[in-house]
Amino acid sequence: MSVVQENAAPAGTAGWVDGLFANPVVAGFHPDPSVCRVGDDYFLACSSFEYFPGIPIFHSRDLVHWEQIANALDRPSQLSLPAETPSSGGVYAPTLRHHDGRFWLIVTNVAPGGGNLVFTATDPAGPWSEPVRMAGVAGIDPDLAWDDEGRCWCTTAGIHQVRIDPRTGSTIGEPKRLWSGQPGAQAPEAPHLYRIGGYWYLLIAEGGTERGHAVSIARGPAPDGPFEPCPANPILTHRGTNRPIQNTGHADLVEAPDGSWWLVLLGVRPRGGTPGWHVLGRETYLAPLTWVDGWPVVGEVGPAMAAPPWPPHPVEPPPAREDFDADHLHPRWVSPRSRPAEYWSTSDRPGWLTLHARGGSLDDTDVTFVGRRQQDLSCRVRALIDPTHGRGGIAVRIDERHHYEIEAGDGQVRVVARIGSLRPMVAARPTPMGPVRLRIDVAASAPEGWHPREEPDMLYLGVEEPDGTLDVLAELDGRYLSTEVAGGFTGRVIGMYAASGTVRFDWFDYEPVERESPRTFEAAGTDILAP
Ligand code: 6LW
Repeated sequence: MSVVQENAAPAGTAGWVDGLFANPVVAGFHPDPSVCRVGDDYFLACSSFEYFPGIPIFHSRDLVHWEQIANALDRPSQLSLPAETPSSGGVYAPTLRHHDGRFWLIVTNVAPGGGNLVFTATDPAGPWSEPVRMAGVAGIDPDLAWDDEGRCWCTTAGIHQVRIDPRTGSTIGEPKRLWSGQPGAQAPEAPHLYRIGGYWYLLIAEGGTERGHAVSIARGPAPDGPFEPCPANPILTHRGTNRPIQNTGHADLVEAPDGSWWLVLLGVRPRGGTPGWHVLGRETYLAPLTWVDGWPVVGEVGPAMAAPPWPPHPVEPPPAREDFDADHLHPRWVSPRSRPAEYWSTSDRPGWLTLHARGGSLDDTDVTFVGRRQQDLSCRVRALIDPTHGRGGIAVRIDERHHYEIEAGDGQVRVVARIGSLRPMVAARPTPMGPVRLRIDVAASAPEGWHPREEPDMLYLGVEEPDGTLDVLAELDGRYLSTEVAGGFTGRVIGMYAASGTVRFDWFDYEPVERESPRTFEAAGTDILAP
């Protein structure tokens, strides 16, 4: 019997065991995936909202193992989010395509003065170009598709469409409404348009990005229709099911070199009692797709899935320890809104990350915070901080109003929790001056022994003693750092911050912790899609 563990390995390394692979393929807050293939190489982009740098770009050779190679929007001239940018504002829903020898990326920046922006690159690892603004394109979730005559069609949520010149940003002709999905379904969005065989296919998401999320499709003779809906719509939804992966939608299609078809999509893993809380944000999943009578049929979307029929191409797992020996930060490190060079450095004290405070706390939109997405349901995070010249610590953040942190400074270690309008200091204890190891253990609740009010996970915040034990200052319920409580489109980001003065970090560890009970293929295999 084959066994695949849902949470056995860090994202991107997740198993390819006995012909199975583990979903999600890109764990943690990585929603709205868009994928394209060039030869044997796949590239994938996700939304990034208020974080800078923006739009993570991943590479894979097998669709299962993904490595982050860049953030496309990695300089202020491409993305400058003002301090007023609300959390879950910023940059939404990319489409990534390869056309005419170049990579094309279109996103929406919902911040004032933003709009629909096109970037190009010859190498998806960058550099990406300056933005070209599509001034005549309204709405979010822009798609790019080219027809045989080289005309470019931009399709947006609604579903609307207008022809554009993506090189200049000009629009050609009037916008047209194409199709609004299933009658009565809310939020037709996330359109992607493809020429496959003799048809143009219009893939959309609908039902909203919550539990009602779904994927539907229509086809027509031309890029602007008329479109005939698939009789089997929605072609994918997990609404109303007890599947461990929910909110499935916002998908993109890709054909493999062997002629097989695959869907990347977003989904979430709610945990705990009712109504269920997902804490990692919307993640990227992979599902197989076949064609029957010219319509796509989506295979299961489960935690353990039959692997593609080609050899695995694993990528190097990210190291548990980031020790800040380089003069730059890996693209996995992000900051809310901006990361001005004068507030962080790895050369100020070589081998340490030095952070200078600007905003006072994680309640402020301009806090100095450098973090990475939480990608595992259970994990351990720790850092060695030197707070001699300031106050700072490590934090788990969803937004300014939802975060837990443990910080050191002024001869004290303390835990602060921000939950909506409440901001209690939960615990404090004196600490000797000098470096201290701060640690947060995140422990997912077991799916067994479920009860209606059970939390999705618990967070243990404390100081790690020299013998490696955790002196816990506070145990906090993880539901308050979930999307169902905080709202919005993102997920947890865990990292380091400076609240006052200057604080330095020698290293930061992020390690997945295996807590799940093994799942059998048979158990996961019953998780067959049946809309
Ligand atoms: C995105 C929309 C959606 O623009 O959520 O799930 C929005 N789908 O298509 C933000 O990610």
